[in-house]
Amino acid sequence: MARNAENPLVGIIMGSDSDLPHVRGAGRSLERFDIAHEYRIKSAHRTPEEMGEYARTARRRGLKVIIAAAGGSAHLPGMVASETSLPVLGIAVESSPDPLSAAFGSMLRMPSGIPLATMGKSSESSPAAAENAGLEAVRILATSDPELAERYEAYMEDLRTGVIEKDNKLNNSDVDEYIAQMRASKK
Ligand code: RP5
Repeated sequence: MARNAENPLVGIIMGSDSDLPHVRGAGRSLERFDIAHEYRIKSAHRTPEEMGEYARTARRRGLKVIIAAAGGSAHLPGMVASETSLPVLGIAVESSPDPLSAAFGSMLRMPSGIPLATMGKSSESSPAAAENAGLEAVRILATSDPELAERYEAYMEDLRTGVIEKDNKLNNSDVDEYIAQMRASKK
């Protein structure tokens, strides 16, 4: 069971609990590396004071990275980036009813001087952007933690060997059988 840690290094914040399933992947990546983290709901529009307070006190509380997700009118990641000097990683929540995804667009148009690393769009069924936000936070933490860097490199090596094994198998298989087996293993 994933619970908020006591001394989190990474804060995962979102505008609404309706964003939570779509950002859960960020926490999964952090769990993989045993990084203490917290999930918090801080809305730029509904709780602007709490959002500002969270961002302003984040460094003092020991946070090193903030992952911020928003879907609708997505001011949260950008506003948080303007209230803290910590690195902020933005995720646009794909499930937003906004077909033009203003959330994603607004993250790409930050004014000069206020950087916001933008990971992309994430949803519960396509969580790559959220998972990568978690991994990017691990990479940032690993710049000052050689042991973590070593574990991260081992993870990358696992990815590499996994692909090589698949390539060998595919190279020795009937392609339709390979696809059928692939689908069966996902069920
Ligand atoms: C955004 O509005 C939130 O981040 C969420 O993606 C969206 C809708 O929020 P709810 O109406 O579901 O609370 O600010």
